[in-house]
Amino acid sequence: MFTVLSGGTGTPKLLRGFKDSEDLAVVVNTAEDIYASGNKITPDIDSVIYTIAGVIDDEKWWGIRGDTFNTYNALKAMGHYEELMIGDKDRATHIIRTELLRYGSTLTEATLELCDEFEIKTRVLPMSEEDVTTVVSTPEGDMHFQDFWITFRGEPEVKDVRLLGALKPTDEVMDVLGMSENIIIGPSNPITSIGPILALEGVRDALQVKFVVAVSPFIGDRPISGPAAKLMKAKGFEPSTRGVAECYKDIVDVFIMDKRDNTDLSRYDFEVDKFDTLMTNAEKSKALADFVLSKCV
Ligand code: GDP
Ligand code: FO1
Repeated sequence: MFTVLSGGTGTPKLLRGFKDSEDLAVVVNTAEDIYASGNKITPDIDSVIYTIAGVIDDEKWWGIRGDTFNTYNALKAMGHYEELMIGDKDRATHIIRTELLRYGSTLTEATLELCDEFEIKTRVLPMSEEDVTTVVSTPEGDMHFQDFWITFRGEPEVKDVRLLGALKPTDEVMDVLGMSENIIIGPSNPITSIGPILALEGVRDALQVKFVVAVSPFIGDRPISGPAAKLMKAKGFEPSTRGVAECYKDIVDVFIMDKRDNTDLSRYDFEVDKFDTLMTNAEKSKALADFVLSKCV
């Protein structure tokens, strides 16, 4: 079996190219989770499940394709404004998850139940049962990642990024990491998506003895999308492919960067390979996923 570490956009694009299988586990960041109108939203988990189930909105890379927003609009008309624009079908997922949690399920059990509902075989696992939150420090004050990204549109200067909460992985996460010979770090944000997973007690150590293949979410000094550059800079990393390599240099065995990327990584002792990493359609996701698998032992 093999395990993929994932956030909510770059790695789901890669997962679109893998076969849904019991032999695949995906450990997902939960540090961007948030409550909205009483329901627990786990955006990265939902994007992973929707992608593997083939229902993701692959223009926005969140929510369900073709969803309606009747409840969101009805709430707004009644003066109840939700920060995240939640689709009606997407909200059904949040309601089921929240009910399962209310009746005593763990987040892992609730997530696996949702995998069944969406008829996927892949084991999608939250990184932790603890509430872990990414807090972004800005001149406007400290804020939840979603406030920074949605309400403030990622515009404020970022002074620091930190994690609040107990950094404890689940037993299921440690089990799949232990059982997998290969671990794939998808092209997700190294600070706010992969960073929280690697920060969990024992995870980085567990990866030292594994064969780790990572894909860069940057081409040279530009991320394909999102706030990765700003956040890396705030954490003292060069906002570039080289900075991503620095984040993973102690654990990675094969580092894949884009074929157009001229970054010189020859001073590192891991293998560096080039491929077309821009996954603008399902065929390109499949080609990159096949390439990643060809590098696994
Ligand atoms: P988030 O949870 O929505 O922040 O998503 P992730 O952390 O999973 O993904 C965000 C990262 O994905 C960004 O840093 C992007 O540069 C990267 N990304 C998005 N699309 C692609 C793509 O097609 N190829 C690669 N290599 N990276 C991508
Ligand atoms: N991102 C937005 O920029 N605007 C939204 O209204 C929005 C709604 C939303 C609803 C459900 C969901 O699972 C994700 C949603 N996202 C939205 C994405 C989300 O804010 C972040 O991009 C992810 O948390 C990053 O991983």
